[in-house]
Amino acid sequence: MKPVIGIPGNVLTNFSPQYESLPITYTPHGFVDGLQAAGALPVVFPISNEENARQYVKSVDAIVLAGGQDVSPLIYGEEPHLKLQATSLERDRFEMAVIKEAWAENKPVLAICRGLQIFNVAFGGTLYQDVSLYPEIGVQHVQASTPETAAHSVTIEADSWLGGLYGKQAHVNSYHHQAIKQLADVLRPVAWSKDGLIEGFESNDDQHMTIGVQWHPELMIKQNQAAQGLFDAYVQTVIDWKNQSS
Ligand SMILES: [Mn+2]
Repeated sequence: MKPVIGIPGNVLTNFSPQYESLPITYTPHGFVDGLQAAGALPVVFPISNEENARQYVKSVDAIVLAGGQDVSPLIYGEEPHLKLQATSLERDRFEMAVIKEAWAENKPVLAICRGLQIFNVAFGGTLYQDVSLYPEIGVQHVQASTPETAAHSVTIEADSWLGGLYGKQAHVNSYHHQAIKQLADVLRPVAWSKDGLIEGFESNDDQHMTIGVQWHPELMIKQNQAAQGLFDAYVQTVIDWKNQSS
C-alpha cells in the first residue's frame, strides 16, 4: 500500500475568465508531482471547520503543508503591519487544527514555506511580518530569479534529518517576505541562512516527526536532485514511521 499524504489546500478567487471568478480549491502542482514521483498518494483537504481536522488527519498517513498567504499576525498577538500581504484566517485556523491533530496522533508533517511559519505559530512561535523592515536580514529572500534557481545558501545541522539528506550546506530557492522570529519551544532550528534566519526546523523530541523548510523544493523537483530527493526521503520516512508504530 502506498502512503496517503494529506495537503491542506487553498482557495483561489478571480482565477480565470473561463471560470467566471468561481472560487477554486487547489494545491500547487509541484507537491502532487513530487509526492507521486516519490511513490505516495497525495490528497487535498479543502479549507474546512476546525472540528473536521481530526477526521481528515485520521484518513491519511502524513501531512504536507504548502505555501501561500501570510499568516495572520492576530494569531500571534500583533496588529498587521503596512507590509503585510493577503491573509486567510479560515485557512490559518484549519491548518493549525490539522497540525495539532497530526501532532497528537504522531503523524509526520513536512512543512514548506508558509507551512513552516504556520506550524511555528501553531505552537506559540512568532514571525517577522516583513523581513525588509530589519536591516540585519540582508540576504535576498524574495528572489528575482526563476523558481528552479537556487538563490542563497543555508547552513544545516549535521545531526538532523535535513543534514542527513543535504549535508552541512545547501543552495536553495527563496520566496518568503516573512520568517520565523521566535521559534516554538517544541521545535529546534536545523538550517540557517547567512543572515541568521531560521530556514529549517525539526521537532525537539523523538516522538514526533516534523520537518520544516523555508524554501520551495516543489518548484525545483525537475532541475534539482536534492529537491525531489527531499520528497523521496520524506515518503520513505513516512513508510518507516508507519511500520515502526504499527
Ligand atoms: Mn530564504
